[in-house]
Amino acid sequence: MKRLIYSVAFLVCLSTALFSQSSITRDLPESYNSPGTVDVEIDIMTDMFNMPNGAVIMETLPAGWQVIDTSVSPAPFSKKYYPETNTYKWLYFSASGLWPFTISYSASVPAGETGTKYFSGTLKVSDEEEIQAVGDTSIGQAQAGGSGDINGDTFTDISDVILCLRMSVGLEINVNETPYSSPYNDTLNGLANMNGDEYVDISDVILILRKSVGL
Ligand SMILES: [Ca+2]
Ligand SMILES: [Ca+2]
Repeated sequence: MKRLIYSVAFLVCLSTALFSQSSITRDLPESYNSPGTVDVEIDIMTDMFNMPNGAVIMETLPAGWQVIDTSVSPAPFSKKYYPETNTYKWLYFSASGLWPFTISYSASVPAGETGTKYFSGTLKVSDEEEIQAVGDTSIGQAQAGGSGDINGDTFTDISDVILCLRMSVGLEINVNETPYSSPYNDTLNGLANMNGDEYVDISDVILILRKSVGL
């Protein structure tokens, strides 16, 4: 019996520790396309034993990225935009107290973006200190990989594997009765370069091989 009381007491302490603090956690997709859009989720944890009436979320996006205005869900009670830092300020309010909630929004990615981009954000509830958003803070560009259909017959099969293998070692290839030698043109390199890095090499051959057998 005593043991049970200790266990319950422990669980109560644990749950208090888990839920008594507010937190803000961002979830970003694996990568972005430029131009394109990304869908972002922000989990707001509020103190369920002492629920706040208001929460202010500040979300700073990479320069030039814009929140698609109507996409913020749930809609904030009030909002403000600071163009100099590309920061959005969203105020949420509930007279009966804010339960933990999730904000989702879409952001537009301008054309010409490359490399890793960074997000930052904060949460402030009632009289607590402002806290930094955790979770995902950066997002990389999606690799623009080739289709692997080097000869353009709509199938990615063993003939493309062989073409890619020859390209990876700089041998002449014959595509639809036209010979091409190294350095190959951008179209051929683009089709063969499955992983979107700088080279057509053995890793692209393996990727085409895998694709050709449906792996
Ligand atoms: Ca093909
Ligand atoms: Ca490659």
